[in-house]
Amino acid sequence: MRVLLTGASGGVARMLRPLLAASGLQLRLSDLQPPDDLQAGEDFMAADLADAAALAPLVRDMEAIVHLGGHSVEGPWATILKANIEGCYNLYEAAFQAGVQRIVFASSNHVMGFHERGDKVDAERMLRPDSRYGVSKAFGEALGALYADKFGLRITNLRIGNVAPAPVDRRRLAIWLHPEDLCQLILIGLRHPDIRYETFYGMSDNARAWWDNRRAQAFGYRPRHRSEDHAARVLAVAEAPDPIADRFQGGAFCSQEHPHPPGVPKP
Ligand code: 15L
Repeated sequence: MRVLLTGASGGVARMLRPLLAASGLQLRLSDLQPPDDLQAGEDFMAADLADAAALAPLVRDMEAIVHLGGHSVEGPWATILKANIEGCYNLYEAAFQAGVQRIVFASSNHVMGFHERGDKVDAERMLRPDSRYGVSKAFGEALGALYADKFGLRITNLRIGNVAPAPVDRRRLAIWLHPEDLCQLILIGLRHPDIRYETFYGMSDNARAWWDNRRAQAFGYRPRHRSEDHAARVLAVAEAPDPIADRFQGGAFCSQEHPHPPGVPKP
């Protein structure tokens, strides 16, 4: 399968590229700049997704897109608008025009960040973005629904937690996603015959999870990595309390710019 990988120079793509290539996908990589570890034989094409006119050659002959590109944390509105909203729209429209059949979209846990940590949420629950970044990912999910329902693309949104070789703190014990498990989710989005429009949580086998991922399991997802195997190490490290970040799933994305100062609970 010929697959375009956007955001190919980012940290997640660095972990993912060898795994996707080993799965037999023929990858075209794209980003503003080439990855600094670009290997001989890797097909790279520079493109700015905010530049709609540049995208036709990028998506030509592609059967699918894995869309990791964009701004990956909170940022000023102008940045989010260009990279995550205009960029996503331009890419989906170019994909439709070129006859691309499937898109796997790197959405984020931050579309749900203001759900409380004690609450277990599935993909049907109301969106509660915790940032302009989270709102832009909600836009990407909604855009995917439009291109699936009206134009027949097969779309998979992955609400990714935190991709890393191991969970780095207490919050990440609940939301951690090993790169191999992310690769498994992407392959379901690219290959499963029953995908029309789906939203899965991008997490490994996490005993402390706040998310109900039965929908992904119904499509065959069987995460191979368990965050609990890392819990003793993570819990041994003291963490500074933050009453807002500690209450909500989105963590520091919730307390950033929050008008209630530390120690004052939200009314
Ligand atoms: C995300 O969506 C970010 O892209 C990533 O950098 C992490 O901050 C992650 O969420 C997280 O919630 O830990």
